[in-house]
Amino acid sequence: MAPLGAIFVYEVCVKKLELYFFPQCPYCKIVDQALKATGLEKHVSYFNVNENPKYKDALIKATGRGTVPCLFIDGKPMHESRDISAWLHTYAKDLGLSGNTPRGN
Ligand SMILES: N[C@@H](CCC(=O)N[C@@H](CS)C(=O)NCC(=O)O)C(=O)O
Repeated sequence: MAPLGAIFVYEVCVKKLELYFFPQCPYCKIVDQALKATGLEKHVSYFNVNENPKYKDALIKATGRGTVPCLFIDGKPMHESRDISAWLHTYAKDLGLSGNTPRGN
């Protein structure tokens, strides 16, 4: 059974994460690997820009560019797969979800 502190962190402190992506994008795969490695993948809402053009329009409207991957963290966009991957690993570590370190960092 998890200690109460761990339950608090898990239930209360998980930020709102929204990923704009498309599955064939090699940069999105880097982010996908980080999500799987950290266990954060189930805490993310996914927006496939190739599946629904409205998602791409929304991304361009919010950020001024249509490049994916883009991770919105509590509504604030982060581009660049390596930056997103590093952020996910750090965030997961802070939450106690993962002690993994991304390769190359
Ligand atoms: N340096 C970026 C490259 C991202 C990138 O080039 N993504 C491509 C898809 S693989 C894209 O969104 N192209 C569409 C566009 O530039 O509008 C990263 O590492 O995230």
